Amino acid sequence: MKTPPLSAVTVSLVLPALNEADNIAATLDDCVQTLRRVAQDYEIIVVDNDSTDDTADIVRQFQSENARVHLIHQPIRGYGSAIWTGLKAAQLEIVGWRDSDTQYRTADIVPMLKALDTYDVVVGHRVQRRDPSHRLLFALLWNVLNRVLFGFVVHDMDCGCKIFRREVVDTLDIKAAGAVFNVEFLVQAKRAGFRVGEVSISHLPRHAGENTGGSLRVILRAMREVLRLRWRLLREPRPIRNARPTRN
Ligand SMILES: Nc1nc2c(ncn2[C@@H]2O[C@H](COP(=O)(O)OP(=O)(O)O)[C@@H](O)[C@H]2O)c(=O)[nH]1
Ligand SMILES: [Mg+2]
Repeated sequence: MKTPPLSAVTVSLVLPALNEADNIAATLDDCVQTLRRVAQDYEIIVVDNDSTDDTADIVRQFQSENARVHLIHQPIRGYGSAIWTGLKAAQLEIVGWRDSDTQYRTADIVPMLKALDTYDVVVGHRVQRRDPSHRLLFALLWNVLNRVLFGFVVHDMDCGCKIFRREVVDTLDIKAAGAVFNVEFLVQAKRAGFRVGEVSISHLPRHAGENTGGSLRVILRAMREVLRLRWRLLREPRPIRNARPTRN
């Protein structure tokens, strides 16, 4: 299926946000600037899980000035649970997410949108990942483990910037509520027969707020969950592709 010319695409972008009061305004500005320029229509769905700082208030302020910005409160904690809730609420044709900590540039989704001519799911590839060295080491081991368990899907499964056709969301039923969401999403997309590809993007150091993905607790839980995922997929049938009529 050919993607319409860029000026005719409509894009729903989900932003998971937990205690990002120092980053969310800059992220929203960055998203609005790019999406206004490249998409015929867009919506931005911020999904918050009880942030204890001003994240939600800042988003509400944006919402009052731009009707295309939405805020969803997801009581079930977790990166995956937040993203999946946002993706399910998305209304437009091209759907995706990007982290809201200013480690990404929304402009990088422009080549990713172009790549949707060839792929159904496009994942960013942080060629020069700007995270602390212990995270880079863990990422290396994590990627090896996932390749052993699931085979090669893309170089950077955990990249916090992905876009895809809405058929992908309508087809999949992702259960991982935490960090393993990235792996389950891509592995299930591949099992369903979607073409998964990657595009190199830039990555920036986190300047404010806290990384949640580097703690030992998160890492150990991710290991346990990914082994459970492998076991579950041995018994679970492949997802059947489910193309719904377009909604816009
Ligand atoms: N809503 C929500 N967002 C989350 C949660 N955990 C992480 N995030 C957001 O997901 C994005 C990635 O998290 P981050 O801590 O930067 O992960 P890292 O870059 O892998 O260290 C950021 O925008 C966070 O605010 C969560 O439990 N709920
Ligand atoms: Mg981050």
